[in-house]
Amino acid sequence: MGTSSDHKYEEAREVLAEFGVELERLSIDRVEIQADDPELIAEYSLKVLDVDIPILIEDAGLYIDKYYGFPGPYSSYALRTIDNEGILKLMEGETERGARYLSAVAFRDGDTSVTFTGEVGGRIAEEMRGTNGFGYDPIFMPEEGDGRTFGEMSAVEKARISHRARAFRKLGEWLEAD
Ligand code: ITT
Repeated sequence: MGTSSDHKYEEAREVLAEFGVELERLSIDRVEIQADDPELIAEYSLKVLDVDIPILIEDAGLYIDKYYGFPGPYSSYALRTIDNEGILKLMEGETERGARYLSAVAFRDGDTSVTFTGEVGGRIAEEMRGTNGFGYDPIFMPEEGDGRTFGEMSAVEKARISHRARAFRKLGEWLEAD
């Protein structure tokens, strides 16, 4: 697996598989609005997507408390530009290191649209640790963990508590109940 979307797809696919739901990835461009909230971004992208099959769009990001949620909706831009090194630099000498990952998954089937969100709280590590996962995982230490970063955890460990797994589990439960 190479790109971050490969990782995201794989994480989502594995969660939905637990509910007997098959996920297939489409390569289509999506319109992405500028908003603070991943829910609004995912919902809008889905609304303007003219595709007549059961479909979902996820939006996610890392929100750092000290910086009022930055990079948040600019998470992929911040990775492409300042990267994890830049985030660590911003946080240098900082004791307030709280952060959260947010995920929103907007799903549509015919006339029915629903959105589910997932969140995991944690801290920005002092240095990059681990090579698992992707994106900000080497610098994110979930508070429900043992001090390891997501980068130091297996995919199974990350999936127990991750923002994405939580959002997709809610979708899986909803689909199962349907
Ligand atoms: P990509 O081009 O990176 O795919 P995107 O705009 O499609 O960006 P998202 O909104 O879902 O992707 O996520 C924004 C960025 O936040 C993305 O670049 C990821 O690297 C990062 N991110 C999201 N979820 C993450 C996770 O579980 N672990 C590490 N980084 C994550």
